[in-house]
Amino acid sequence: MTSQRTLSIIKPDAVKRNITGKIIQKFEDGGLSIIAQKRMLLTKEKAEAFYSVHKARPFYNDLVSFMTSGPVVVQVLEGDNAIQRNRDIMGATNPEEADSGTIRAEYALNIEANSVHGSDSEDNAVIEISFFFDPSEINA
Ligand code: IDP
Ligand code: MG
Repeated sequence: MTSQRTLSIIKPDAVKRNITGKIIQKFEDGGLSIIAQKRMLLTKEKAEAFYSVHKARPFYNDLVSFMTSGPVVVQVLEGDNAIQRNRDIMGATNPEEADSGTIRAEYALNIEANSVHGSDSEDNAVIEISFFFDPSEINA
């Protein structure tokens, strides 16, 4: 097993409902440690840049509006196989397809307001962590 780091975002729907603690409990119970964390309101420019890979998708503008609709909590999670492990803890993008016990099955409102983001590959984890955190902010 290799220790990895991944970028996590607790999305506005979850922050608004005051369930960041419940979501963090899922990460910790699943073997992931929070090694950096901050709460922020994303600007439109920052949300557009973060999701630029989805620019051509029909849901892109709605997604940017949603991600800027309230504060988010961005985190660096660390642990064995953290990237896939976090995706497993999150569950499928669409909560109707998410396995029971996953964050999205329990807390997501719909396919857009699905409570959490997690990096999907080693390359994207590195890019996404540096998008939000200076190395000096990460204390392993
Ligand atoms: P992921 O978050 O599970 O990696 P992606 O396909 O990368 O899923 O999509 C990024 C985000 O865009 C999703 O988490 C969700 O908030 C939103 N999204 C994805 N597909 C749809 C859709 O069909 N309608 C509305 N929003 C969507
Ligand atoms: Mg994705």
